Amino acid sequence: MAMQYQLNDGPLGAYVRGVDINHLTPDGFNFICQLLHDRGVITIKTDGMSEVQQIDFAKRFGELQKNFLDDSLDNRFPELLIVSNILENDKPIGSTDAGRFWHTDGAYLSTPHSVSMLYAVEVPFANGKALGDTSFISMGAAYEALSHETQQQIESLRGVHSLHFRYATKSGSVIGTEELKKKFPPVSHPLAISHPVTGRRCLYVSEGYTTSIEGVDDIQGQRILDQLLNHIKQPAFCFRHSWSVGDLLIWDNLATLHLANFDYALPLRRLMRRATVSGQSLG
Ligand SMILES: O=C(O)CCC(=O)C(=O)O
Ligand SMILES: [Fe+2]
Repeated sequence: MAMQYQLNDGPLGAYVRGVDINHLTPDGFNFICQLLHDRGVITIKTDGMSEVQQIDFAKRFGELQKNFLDDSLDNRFPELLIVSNILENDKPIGSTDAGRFWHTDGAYLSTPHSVSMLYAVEVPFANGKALGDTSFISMGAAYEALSHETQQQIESLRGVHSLHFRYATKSGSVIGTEELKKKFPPVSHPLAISHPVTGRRCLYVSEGYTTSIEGVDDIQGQRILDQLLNHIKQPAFCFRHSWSVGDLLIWDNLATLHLANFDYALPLRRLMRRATVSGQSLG
């Protein structure tokens, strides 16, 4: 079957069929990259994909970055993060709360991840409907819809992003230890970035990681953040992916935010594997 694709309504999302990711020509790969950068998030429908195939394909986008959640990495392939609610011997086999807040992967790093790739091994299903959707926001469309005045106001501002805030403050999780705080101190990125590949201006702010605005007092900074975080959630900028087993969802971390929907629980099982590509400084 030849490669076919279909765009979603709105600024985000495309579905691609008929791609043999193991034998994708350079032209075929460039096409996928371009579609990803045009649409922020794309889904390749596959008939199944091994860990090695996922890793090899992800490496075509750049160097892979291992996640800091050591206990949630695939035992045999530590390049892959397991995202799952499954327990083995009463212990989670992967990260159970990845995506709990709107976020972009690696925002807590000085060089955030450029691309993430999530593959569905098991999808929870009830009453004829898949559960555990993943939602996305187009941060380019959200930036373009800001008033000129707000664009000017945030032009030179930098958001502070913190892993400790995500885990200790937002989740009250034991992952937010002092050791982690030292290993990943807060970093700052411009509130509006120029996308390194497309040049498109995108908002770069998230509920999960952004704690404050550099050099702006807390109350005023929080006011600006709240205003932006409300603005980006408008349905016109959003897309929600309903999973099938074999879906390979690829997103551009610099042009989108994402959120996992926790509308399922055991005995309904969900099992995903994620590969993440290293990025660069956002300025
Ligand atoms: O499980 C999901 O739907 C997304 C989780 C997430 O944020 C991630 O894998 O980066
Ligand atoms: Fe994520």
